[in-house]
Amino acid sequence: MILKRVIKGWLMIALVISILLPSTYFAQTAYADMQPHPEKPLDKNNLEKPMSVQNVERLNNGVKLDLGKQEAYIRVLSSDTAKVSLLNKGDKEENTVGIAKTDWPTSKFKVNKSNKKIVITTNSLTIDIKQKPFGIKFLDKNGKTINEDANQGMGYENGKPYVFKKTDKSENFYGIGEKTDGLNKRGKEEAVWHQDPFPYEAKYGYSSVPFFIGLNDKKAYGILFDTTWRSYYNFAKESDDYYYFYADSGKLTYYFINGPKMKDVINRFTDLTGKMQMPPEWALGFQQSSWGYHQNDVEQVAKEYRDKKIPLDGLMLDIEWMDDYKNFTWGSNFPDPNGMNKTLKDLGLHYTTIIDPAIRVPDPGQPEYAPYTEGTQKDLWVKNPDGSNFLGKVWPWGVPSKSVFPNFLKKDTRDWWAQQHKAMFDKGADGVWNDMNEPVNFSEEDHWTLPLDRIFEADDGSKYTHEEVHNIYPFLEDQATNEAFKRLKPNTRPFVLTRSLYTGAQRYTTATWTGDNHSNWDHLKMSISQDANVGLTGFPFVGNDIGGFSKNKELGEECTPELFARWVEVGSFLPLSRDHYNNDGKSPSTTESYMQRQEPWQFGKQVEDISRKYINMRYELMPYLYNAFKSAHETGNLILQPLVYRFQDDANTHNTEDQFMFGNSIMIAPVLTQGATSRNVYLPDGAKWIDYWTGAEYKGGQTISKQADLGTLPIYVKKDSIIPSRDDVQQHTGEKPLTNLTLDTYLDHKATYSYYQDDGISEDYIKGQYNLTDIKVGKIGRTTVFSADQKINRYHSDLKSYTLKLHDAKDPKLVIGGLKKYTKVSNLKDLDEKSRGYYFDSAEKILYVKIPVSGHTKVIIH
Ligand code: MIG
Repeated sequence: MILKRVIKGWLMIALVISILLPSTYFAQTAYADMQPHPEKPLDKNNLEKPMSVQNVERLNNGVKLDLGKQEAYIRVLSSDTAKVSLLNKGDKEENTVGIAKTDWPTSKFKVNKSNKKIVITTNSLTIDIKQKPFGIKFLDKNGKTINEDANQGMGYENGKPYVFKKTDKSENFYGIGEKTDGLNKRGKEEAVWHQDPFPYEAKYGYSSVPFFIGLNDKKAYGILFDTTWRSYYNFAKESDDYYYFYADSGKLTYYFINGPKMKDVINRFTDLTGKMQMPPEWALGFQQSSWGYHQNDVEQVAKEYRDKKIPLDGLMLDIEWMDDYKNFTWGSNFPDPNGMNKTLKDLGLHYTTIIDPAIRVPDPGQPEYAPYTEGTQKDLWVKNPDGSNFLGKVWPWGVPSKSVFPNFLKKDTRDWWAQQHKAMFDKGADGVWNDMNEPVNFSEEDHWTLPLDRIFEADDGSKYTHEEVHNIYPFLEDQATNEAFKRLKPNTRPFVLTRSLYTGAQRYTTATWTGDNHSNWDHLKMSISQDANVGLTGFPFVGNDIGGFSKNKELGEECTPELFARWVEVGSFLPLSRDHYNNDGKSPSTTESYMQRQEPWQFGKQVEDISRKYINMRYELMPYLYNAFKSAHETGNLILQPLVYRFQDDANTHNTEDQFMFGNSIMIAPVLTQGATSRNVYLPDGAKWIDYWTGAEYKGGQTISKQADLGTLPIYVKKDSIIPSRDDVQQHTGEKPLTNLTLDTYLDHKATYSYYQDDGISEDYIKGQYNLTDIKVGKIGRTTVFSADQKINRYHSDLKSYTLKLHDAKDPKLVIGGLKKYTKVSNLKDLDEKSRGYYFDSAEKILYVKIPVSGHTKVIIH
């Protein structure tokens, strides 16, 4: 009795303190210490003595080298991919969970041995192994060196695996995830260990991707340092002549991937670590959320989007949906989830619920919390070294309650976790948003994560420390979330949004965002290179909080109308397009100006119109965007592409980080500077470029100046492109069937497009239920020929016609298709009503030809 009263009293005090102190999560000064545990520097005076090869054993897919104290394995996984391991004698080679494919068909290779070297040759790669001192060199099929060990070589320094490589001034580096320090990593130091970063620009960010691309002499290769330990990269910061990487501990394993094109590197890298799944089409639509929405906010915002005719496909529920921050339970802020679901579904909207990995231990006096009771009974939590459950702390802020952390290393935990999602899926939730999965633990002493020595038991009973598991924790949670969809929503494509990740997570999750950016111009600028490098590490579905998530009041940060307008201009062209903002956990409709609201209509009519214009454009381009995702799914191809990715032969693109390709044909050159009404735009060499707004044509290889008042996003189309779009703006992706596909064609000689279509929601495409049509438009003399060839036709599509929209065209003398003469009509409306025909807009010099869809279509324009 007394105890109960004491506890109650204590809870009351805690409550009062938390109300009185305005010190919210974000105002905590302790954040200044939010850095990971100290780094372990590499002692350069303590590197291994040069080793030499004492014996070679040929393996079915490579060689095993006896180096005396150690041994090395060099395996040829494909003609362009090799695995290198350096181990203590008798140790086994390893893969981290990031590796999706371990079973490679044995590829053809030769081994030649001379006194000095051992040479492995495949169709496209030569691996030249120097015997004394031991060192590896990769050469292309013309005998040109791609990458070579430096004199320091590789080895272990006090248990830390390291590799030194030669470089020269002309080599650039890309990748390593969403770091905030720009596109090119040359001359920089990087590290891989994720955390909730403070400040946002900290060296350590939310994701862990130990993969980078080297680009030298316009030829690219990739290296995956396959370790889950914290790792470090010195990209020729220390010296112009070498670069190196090392990890705190673990075995030395890296994969070398030959290009020479960046897109080949990515394709092979995602063969190794997995391709992303096709996301549901709705997830490509615009999405809105705020840390603070309650049910009434969600419903009201949803309706407002419809009233204002700004397209929207998704809303996301932040932690307020839960009952007192308890995962998998609905709380009083969402009194009627079924009703909300109906309201949203009636408006054609999908919704996603947030999950934090920590499971709250009920406070004394609180009722039983089934996930905690069950998980405890099943023994699913991370342990203290003494075998008891580790107790950490997450929500609520400022109250001393405790949480346990699921041990996702165990399959039982992942299966159990998957099953818990029933609580959300039963109420109609369509997606899952995995936040705080670094994992965050509100403990300054433990550097805001779990203490490094906490224990994760694996399925086979072996034990791992948190230090070793940390970087794959989110990966394992994402794997469990993916499993939730498989079990509870069979044949529905998962939509998982994850904050933290390890390489390979693209195969379980479908999207990531770059965390708590701020409402300032620097973060807008930075977002482009962040996204580019996320894409270059195998994760094409990426975006940033449009408008910026946080506002540092002391710095006077604010999402101004101008900043929001410029941000939504770019944001509409990100693979993931979401407006998300911090309202510090409070319902924005009930808070007086604690933080500012950030829906597109909060900034006045001009900004609302700009938002609508660009979000509309995203929806018009949905067939193009969807096809870009299809190519990402098949080949790892980036959706948001840094210019260097597509134009690596043009050295001027190697450091361009304020422009990007949206898919393969459209270049975005956003205005990223406050007050600017124009900007310089670099047009890459090797292509002609059309100003999307004016139709003006430019040669590539030059910088031009573009006028761009607020509301104008400079967009350029690569000539010889076909861009599929729809002419009816939908309010959400599932509003109307696509019956006519517009094919915007910018022709020089010949343009081709392989158009893909499926149901956009199920996994039937994996069984082959999709359509694929090869479209070609080419010029032969003064004649233009259009053809569309249905290669695969196993999905029932509503598509009835194409509208070929030929830019910079002449009024034709004759248009014939299928032996029929096409009639000329005098306006677009008349063309709409016809099944075939053409219209020439002489003012715009655009020829519209309406062509019925059939198995094989050919139209000749004279
Ligand atoms: O920072 O759940 O990055 O998107 O709104 C607090 C509240 C925890 C961090 C996420 C942010 C989300 C917020 N979360």
